[in-house]
Amino acid sequence: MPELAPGAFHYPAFLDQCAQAALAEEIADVIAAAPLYVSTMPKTGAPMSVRMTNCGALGWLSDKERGYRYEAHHPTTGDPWPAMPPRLLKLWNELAQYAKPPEACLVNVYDEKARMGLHQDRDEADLAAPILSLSLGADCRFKLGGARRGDRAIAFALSSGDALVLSGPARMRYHGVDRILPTVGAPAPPALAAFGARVNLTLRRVT
Ligand code: MD3
Ligand code: FE
Repeated sequence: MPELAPGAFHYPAFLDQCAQAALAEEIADVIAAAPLYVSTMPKTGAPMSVRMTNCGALGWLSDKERGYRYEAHHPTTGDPWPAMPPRLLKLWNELAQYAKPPEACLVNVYDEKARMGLHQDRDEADLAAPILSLSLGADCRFKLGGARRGDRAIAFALSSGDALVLSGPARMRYHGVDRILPTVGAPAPPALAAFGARVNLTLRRVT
């Protein structure tokens, strides 16, 4: 369990094939109830290349008018987000070791061209809580920077079944997904293959 930086723990292949397939089926059910949508950038309205949805009490989204935020309802259906599968709550208890349960699970779906620019996660009120990230499908080249945008970043691959815990001093580090490596690592689990090559789940405490 390499500690990449203080508070940043990488668990390669934490989920075995069987756990990945079971999780993928539960996420396919989430997508069926809460269809993938495209968030747009604050002010410019430029579309993000990643498609997303959420499960849990709150979900992350963004649009031109109102910017980055958490909402209790899906932006197009208006429905509450689907419940967080118990498997995810169990993984949070195992890995995040935080007294309160996660409130949001953001599902990010990447096709071959999707990427996520360097950013900080700062839309949450509870910055003491860790963030738990789970990856399924193709490898990506991930960048973990420092506390400031210009700080030197380390780059490494996130692969199918990997878990990443960001806590304490790592919580506010800049990070991003440089690119998907569509032919490196595992293909997307069958239940999710129709949606994209890589799926990342980010579990967070928000309030
Ligand atoms: C490092 N998602 O949704 S998860 C995001 O793979 C996001 O979809 C990426 O960044 C993805 O905001 C990366 C890994 C991650 C999440 C939060 C972090 C890494 C982090 C917070 C601080 C430092
Ligand atoms: Fe992030």
